[in-house]
Amino acid sequence: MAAEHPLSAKALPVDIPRDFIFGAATAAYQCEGETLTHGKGKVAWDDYLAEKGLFSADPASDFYHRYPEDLKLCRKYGIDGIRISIAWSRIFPKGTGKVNLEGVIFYHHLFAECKAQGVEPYVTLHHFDTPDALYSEGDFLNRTTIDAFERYARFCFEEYPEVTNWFTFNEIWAAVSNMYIEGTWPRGQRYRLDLAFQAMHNMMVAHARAVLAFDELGHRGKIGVVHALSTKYPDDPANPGDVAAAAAEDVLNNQFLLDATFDGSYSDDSLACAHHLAGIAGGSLVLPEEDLSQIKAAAPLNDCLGINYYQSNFLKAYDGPNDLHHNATGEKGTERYALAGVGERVSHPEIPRTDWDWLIYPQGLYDLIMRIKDQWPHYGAILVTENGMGAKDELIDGEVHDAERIDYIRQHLSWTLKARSEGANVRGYFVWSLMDMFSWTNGYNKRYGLFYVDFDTQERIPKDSAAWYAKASKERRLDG
Ligand code: BGP
Repeated sequence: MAAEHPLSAKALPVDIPRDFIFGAATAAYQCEGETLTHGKGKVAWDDYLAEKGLFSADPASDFYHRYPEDLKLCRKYGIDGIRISIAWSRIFPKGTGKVNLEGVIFYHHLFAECKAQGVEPYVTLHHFDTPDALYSEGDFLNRTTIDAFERYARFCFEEYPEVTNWFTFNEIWAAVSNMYIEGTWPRGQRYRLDLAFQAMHNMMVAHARAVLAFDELGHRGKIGVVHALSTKYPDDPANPGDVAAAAAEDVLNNQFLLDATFDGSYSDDSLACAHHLAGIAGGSLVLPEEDLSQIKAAAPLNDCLGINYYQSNFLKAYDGPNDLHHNATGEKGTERYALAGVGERVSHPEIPRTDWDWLIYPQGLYDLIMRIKDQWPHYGAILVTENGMGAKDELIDGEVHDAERIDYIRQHLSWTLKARSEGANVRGYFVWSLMDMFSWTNGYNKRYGLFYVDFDTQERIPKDSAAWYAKASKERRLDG
C-alpha cells in the first residue's frame, strides 16, 4: 500500500528564506535551436530524430536568439536562478580538438545577459548531448570519451570564470536507462543492464575527473552533479519479495550513483546487485582500480548535489521476462515497467498520475532528501534542480489555466521546505521548465513551461503557474 502523504493537499504556511533560490531549468538541445548552424557539431539526436521521422529540435524555443527576452521574463517573474547547459558540440564540434569560437562567444553573451538581469546561471556541461563524433565511437562506453569530457570541462572552467555554479552531468541514470534498458533514445538497446551499469560507472569517472580538474585549477565556485532520483517503495513492506524488488531498483536508479558520488566507492550491496544484474543481461561490469581511486579522490570535493525529481515507484516482486513499454504519447495507462531480476512497477488508484503515467508523489522527494541527509551527512548542499509537470496545456483566449501544475509545484515545494525545516541543507528549487520546449521522446505536446510557447510564432505567454510562482517568490510564501 502507498504510504500516506498528509501534506499533499495543502501547502505548508512557512516563510521561505530570502536566499532560497526560486529557479527554472532549461537544457541546450531542448530550447536553443540552431542545432547544426553557427559552427555547432552534430549530436546523435539529429540523425535519430530525422531517421525516425519524429520531431525536430529546430528551432525548439529559439533560445539561441531569444534568451534576452527569456531572461527578462525571469527577472519579472521572480526567477532568480536559471539552469542552462552548454552544448558540448557548440564548443568542440567533434567533441575534442578544434574549438568553435562562435559557440564560445555565444555562451559568454548568454552569461553576461544573466548577470545583467540578476539571474544566477547554474551551468551543466552535459545534458544528454554527447557530440556525435564521440557518440558514434561508443559514447561513454568508449574510454576516450572520458578523456574528451575532461578536456572539455577544463576548457569551460578556464574560459568561463563568470560562472560559479557548475554541474558536470545531468541525469546519468536517465541517459543510460533510455539508451541501454528502455531503448527509447539513440542507441536503442534494450535490457542491457550490463551496459547501463558500465556506462554509469564510466560517466562517474568522467565526473570525478572534472571535479578533480576544477579543484586543481582552483576555480572559484561550486561544483556537483545532477542525478535523477526517485524513491523506491516496496508495494507491500511486509512482503520480502517486494522489499527485494524495491532494493534492486534502488541500486539501479539511485544507490550505485550516490555511492560513487559521496563515498567514492560502491557499497557491497550495490556491487552484488550490479554484478548480478549485469550477469542476467549476459555481460559483466569492469571497475578498474585507477577509476576507483579517482572516484575516491573526487568524492569529498563535491560541493552540492542536484536532484531531479519527477516521480517515485512502488515495486512488486516479479519473476517474468523483461517487459517494458514507454508511454511517449500521453495516452494514460499505456506505460509498463517490469524488469527481469529487478521487479515490476505498480500504480495505485489513490495516487494521481500524469497523462504520461508518472506518479505524482511529492512525499517521495522529501523521503529522498532526508535519506541523503541521513545516509551521506557530508552531502554539502542540495538543490532540487528539476521538478515539474508535463501536460497538454491549451491556450484559450490568450491564457493558459494550469491549476494542476500550480498544485504540483506547490506540493513539491512544500515537501522540499519541510525537509529544509528538519535540517536538510536545501538551497533552492528549479521548475522544469522555464518555458515550453522540446521533450526527448514526446516532441512538443508535452509541455512543462511556466511560459507557454507558441511554436509557430515563438511568442511567450505566461501561464497561471508563472504568476503563482512570481507571487510565491516575492512573498516568500506558498499559501497564496
Ligand atoms: C529530465 C530531463 C529533462 C526533461 C525532463 C522531462 O529527465 O533532465 O531534459 O526532458 O526530464 O522529461 P520528458 O521531456 O521526457 O518528459
